[in-house]
Amino acid sequence: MSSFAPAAKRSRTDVDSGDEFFPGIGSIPYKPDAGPTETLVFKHYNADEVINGRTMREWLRFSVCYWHTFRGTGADPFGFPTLNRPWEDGSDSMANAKRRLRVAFEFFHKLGVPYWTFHDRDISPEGATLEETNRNLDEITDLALELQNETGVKLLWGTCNLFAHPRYMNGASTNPDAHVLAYAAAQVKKGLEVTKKLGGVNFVFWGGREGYHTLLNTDIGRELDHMANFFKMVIEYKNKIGFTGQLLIEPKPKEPSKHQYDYDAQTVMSFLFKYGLQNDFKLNIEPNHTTLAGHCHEHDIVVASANKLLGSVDSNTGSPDLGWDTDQFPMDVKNTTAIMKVVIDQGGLTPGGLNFDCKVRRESIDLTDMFVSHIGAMDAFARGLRNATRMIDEGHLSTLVKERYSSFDSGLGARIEAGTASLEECEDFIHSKGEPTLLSGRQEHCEAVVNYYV
Ligand code: XUL
Ligand code: CO
Repeated sequence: MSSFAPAAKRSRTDVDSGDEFFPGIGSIPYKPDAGPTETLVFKHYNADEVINGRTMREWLRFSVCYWHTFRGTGADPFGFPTLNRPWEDGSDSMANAKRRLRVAFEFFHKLGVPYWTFHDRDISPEGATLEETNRNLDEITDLALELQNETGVKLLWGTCNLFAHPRYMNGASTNPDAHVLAYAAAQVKKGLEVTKKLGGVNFVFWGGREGYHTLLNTDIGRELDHMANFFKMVIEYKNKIGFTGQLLIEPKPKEPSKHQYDYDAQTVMSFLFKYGLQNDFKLNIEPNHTTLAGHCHEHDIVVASANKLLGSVDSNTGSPDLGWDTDQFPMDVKNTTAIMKVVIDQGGLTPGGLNFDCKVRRESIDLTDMFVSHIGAMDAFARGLRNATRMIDEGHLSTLVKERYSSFDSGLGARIEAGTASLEECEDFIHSKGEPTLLSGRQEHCEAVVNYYV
């Protein structure tokens, strides 16, 4: 992007290009010898460096999310906003929305991320009617397209906010009222259109209110049928308009619903297979949702990938000692190493990416904290990529796993794996071989091996 002129010259309602909203911060450089307190530089992420046949930029496919980074205020159920964003005038006007979008693209560009993500209602105010809402969205996405072209930043995915408006209090595609479902469908139709217009390479469904608060008033069977039919309408329209992006479902077990139907990766996959949707959808896995479901950080990433359905990652983390979705920046190198091992093993995430569905803490009130948080997480993933590459190249863990299952490589084991063995054959085998020789699982050995690379 061309250089930005100082913001001080401009009034708050001015939406001309040329304003600089983060004066004093330039493009974030790679400085591998930087000291521990230099947190406005990359010490590990070197976008153009080739690792394992691809640049770091291509392996990591980083994306900034609009909702936390540009709509987050620091408010929580107990307290008022804490984050002062000087470009905001407090209104829901189009001028404010446009200025905010310019700020966002300055941020993406300076940070050096290739992608961004948004909900329709993050970027553009909802009007009094669907027509007015869609007109606003047209106008805002015209500007977004301009800014994308200017900066080279691309759209990883778009999504629809089908959970904030009161009309969706009982769900969207699983709402007991067909009228509300139809509203959600109309909203998604427009969401697909603007995502296509912006060249989005994926489209996400996160069903925060697709679930229940009490079983007493809920017909789960009908609600799940409706959700599946909603998705079938989506596939039909996607094909009709020629949108080639990957459709993704993002699992989460609860919050805001007491129970969410897209509980975890395994639940979503069985839904997809039950309704024959497995060829049209993949999963967008968010580790903080995975831990909320009672699994370890990388569990859903491993499970989705094992079923060839890992599409993208909302790369964040929670606090394992808390029971809610804190959407923290992923700073733990052991976690990023585990994720990158899966990503490399499956040959990359394309067209998905690593989207930072993360927010700064409400106490991190400086504008520089917006950069420091993303840079820290990008560096954590760069280290994860380097660690996982070495771990895979040296092959100690993969050799151990291969050996652990080697009894299925020949003889009876191979026939069991091929599905051609019988109970009688297994019984004969035991009569002739007797008790098995027990083998150690060597968990602590594996943990020590991982620690060597991290
Ligand atoms: C909510 C969440 C969403 C989705 C997009 O927990 O993760 O922001 O990523 O709707
Ligand atoms: Co998410």
